[in-house]
Amino acid sequence: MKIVEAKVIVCSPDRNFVTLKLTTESGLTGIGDATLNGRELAVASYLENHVCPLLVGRDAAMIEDTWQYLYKGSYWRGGPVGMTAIGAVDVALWDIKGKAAGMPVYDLLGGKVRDGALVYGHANGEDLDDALDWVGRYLDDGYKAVRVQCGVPGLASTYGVSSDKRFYEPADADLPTENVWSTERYLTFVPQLIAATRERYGYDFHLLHDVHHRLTPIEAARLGKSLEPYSLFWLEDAVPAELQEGFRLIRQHTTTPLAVGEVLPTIWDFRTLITEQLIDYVRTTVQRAGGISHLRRIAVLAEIHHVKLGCHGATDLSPVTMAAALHVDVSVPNFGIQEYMPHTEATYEVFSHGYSFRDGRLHLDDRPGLGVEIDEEAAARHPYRRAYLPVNRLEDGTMHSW
Ligand code: CS2
Ligand code: MG
Repeated sequence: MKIVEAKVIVCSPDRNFVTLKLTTESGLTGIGDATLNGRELAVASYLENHVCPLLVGRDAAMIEDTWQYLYKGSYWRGGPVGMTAIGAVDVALWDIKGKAAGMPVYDLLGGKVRDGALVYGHANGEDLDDALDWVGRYLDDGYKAVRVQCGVPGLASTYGVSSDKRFYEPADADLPTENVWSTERYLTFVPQLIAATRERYGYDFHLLHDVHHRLTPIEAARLGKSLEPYSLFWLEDAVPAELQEGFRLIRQHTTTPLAVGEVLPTIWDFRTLITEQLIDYVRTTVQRAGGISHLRRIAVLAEIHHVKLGCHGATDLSPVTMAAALHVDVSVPNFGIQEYMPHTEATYEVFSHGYSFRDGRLHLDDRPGLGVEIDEEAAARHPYRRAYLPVNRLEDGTMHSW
């Protein structure tokens, strides 16, 4: 199963995606997602210049050895660019192995332990009424879990609140837009938002909220405590997670479940969070965290510490990542929930896929491999367009998280 070609495909069907495609001498192909939102070409270059030359001639069957070779062999370990590149290779190799075996990847991972993956949808609104209406639409569509985000009164714009409600694309400009942030206004408003959501729709569905890394630990502790009566499924990214120990303080003060890690690429970034049981859900995903092989390692460490998986699934992760994450979701014992934002039609034209939404869950069909293919001709019709995530400043101009 020698790899004879390793190709990087950059396209922008309504948003940018970087895809690695590997071909074996027998003509089997495998794909992996290497999209790093706002820094796409760094990974494309890392792959093209530094990884693809190492892949041609290697045995595609050797998934673990290739992972170790790329991780240990680079000398410069970890980091989002390197781990995203390794993730793309790893996922493409699992795809090939599945096709070679004639099995879906979840069967190679031990088989399904559940029928589908519970997902949460994104309700967001400019103001309270708008946000509540969107929660209602998701519940009407059959979602059993909804994340609610809302514009904060007194602030002109807020990250996570988009004009396009169904697709939500935060990388919205070819130079970063600037939002203005006030922790005081946010902390006053969010308990009202969550209380009003429960008041209107009750407690018979899971309710989630994303803080987008904007608080300090004591502020997050206060927020978590004030939200306890409303039974959140999780409070996400309450603080920037570079300082894992910061979560000790939050944990001492609140029983609101905590999720973190969509930006964290390795098991080492989660070590304290998981082993000290400081969080309840790991938010990274295959694409960010070195592929299926490494995410499964994180999941095993999490499992023995009562922590569950709640993979990132925003639209900057391509359908390749969504499928790969679902193969993990349905086969690990400690699955919690999967984030799900549907892609646009243009994206689905480029990436045909074998998963579908039904009854609040995503279901994989039984195609061999990942069940996703890239149409290169369609991809070529959508060239790369530079797009940045916004930045966030305090009212006095100081740069703030996101
Ligand atoms: C968000 C994402 O989905 C989420 O939870 O935090 O929108 C995230 O900001 C983007 O994926 C960044 O690329
Ligand atoms: Mg998030």
